[in-house]
Amino acid sequence: MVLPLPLPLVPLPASALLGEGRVPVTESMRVIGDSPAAIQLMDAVAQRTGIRLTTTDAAEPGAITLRVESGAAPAEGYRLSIGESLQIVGGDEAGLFYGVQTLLQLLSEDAGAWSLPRVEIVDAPRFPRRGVMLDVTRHFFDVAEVKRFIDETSALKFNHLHLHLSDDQGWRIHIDSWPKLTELSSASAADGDRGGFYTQDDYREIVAYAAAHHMIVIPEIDLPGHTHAIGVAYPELVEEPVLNDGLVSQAKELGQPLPVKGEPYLGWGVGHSSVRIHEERTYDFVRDVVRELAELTPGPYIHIGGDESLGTPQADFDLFAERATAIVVEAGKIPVAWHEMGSADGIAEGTIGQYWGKTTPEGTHAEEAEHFVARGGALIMSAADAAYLDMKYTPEFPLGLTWAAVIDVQRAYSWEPTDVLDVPAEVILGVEAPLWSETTRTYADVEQLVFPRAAALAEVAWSPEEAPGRTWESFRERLASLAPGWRARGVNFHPAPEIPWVAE
Ligand code: TNX
Repeated sequence: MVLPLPLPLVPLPASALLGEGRVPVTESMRVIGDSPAAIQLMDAVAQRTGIRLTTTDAAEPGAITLRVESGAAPAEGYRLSIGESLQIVGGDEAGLFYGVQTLLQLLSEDAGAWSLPRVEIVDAPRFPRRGVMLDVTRHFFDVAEVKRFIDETSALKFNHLHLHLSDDQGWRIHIDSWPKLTELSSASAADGDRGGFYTQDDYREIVAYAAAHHMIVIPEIDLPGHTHAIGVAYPELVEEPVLNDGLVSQAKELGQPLPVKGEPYLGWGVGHSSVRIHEERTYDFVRDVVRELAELTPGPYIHIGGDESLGTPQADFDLFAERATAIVVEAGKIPVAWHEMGSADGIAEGTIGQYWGKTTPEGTHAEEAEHFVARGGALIMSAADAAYLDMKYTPEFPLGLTWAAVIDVQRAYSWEPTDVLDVPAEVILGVEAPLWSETTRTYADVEQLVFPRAAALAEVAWSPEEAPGRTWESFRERLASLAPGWRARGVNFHPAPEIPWVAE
């Protein structure tokens, strides 16, 4: 395979200078140092090429040096040099890890011989927040599947993993102080499929694996709506379902059941459930769940939900938003909430809002999002008509929904997160791409929807707007070159016809 030009890199680095010729990669190449990044590099090279590199302590010509040098690059940045000698210098451990991911994308094979192009790269991310979300409630994905998701998204330099751990269809994490949640509310999933949950050890294992891939886990307990499953275990905490017209007609159209309090809910409807806002017991529950999650979560954030609480009266919703975000702050964490919670005047200061309206905001969405900023918080951009990984690629695509948009790869690529809301650019922390799992019954289905669009969103989040090659034409060429790696690792990506995919 001849190396396609431009360089086969996604996301695009801030700057790259291509030299002449290539450096062969063979068993005799040594890796200097035994940092976690060096071990990850050697394992990944072995997996990809069958070549087992070995380490050495002494500097020798042609060896790969990996090291962290504070000041060598901004946070998460790195310098990569491939020439007479090979060097990856991270400004920090994360930067070193990203330098390794870049080197792995550069590796290619021609007639059985593996090599790297001679190149000098200086790189650092545009946004500090580059997130993906996995909805493990509508359908459940086990620890091994979540690890695969981490492998493939961290390789694209995503650094936050938001886990949507509770919704109407099931509760997915064990809480010691409310044991009936996993005893009674976890076996169900959408469409009557098999549910499941993470033990606290499972969750710790995910957090540790994510950390080794420089990803921070953000756990979400969705409140006060999306709480039907809580009522299967603890009926005293929730209201009767509110059957609005939209829900009833959608259920009829899809042939799905309506929610019945105390019974598992298997449909896809939203907005029918609410916890009891004026019961103190509700806040005991929230406090206990948040405390246990805070203890399990080294990252600074807890997501408290807040979306689509259509059955909760506005004043009650606002009261709940204020109390729930205050509980997260008391537990020592920074609250994150879907943008609707910005309707509450007294939402906890510093709460981060997650905007999921459209790239052209509708209704009160912009105003709600902007209120987080007025309260000293910041924003994550998940514009549903660009960043939602659960929208269909084309109207005929078998998986996914269409309510926000049909999102082909070009559409996922071609939006500017700082252009959506009327706020100072510095309050935009970055981007998160959510995968809701109503239509993904298996992890293979998840991969179809996530890849390749996650790569487009990775570039939106990582690559400077002004970097040469930050264009759709260049991106589609570079994206095409990820295919051999995805195929080798068994990633079930969608071969979207917009992309000139590189053959085997
Ligand atoms: C809206 S976006 C939801 C989810 C659904 C999703 C499906 C948001 C914060 N809530 O409950 O799964 O649409 O696209």
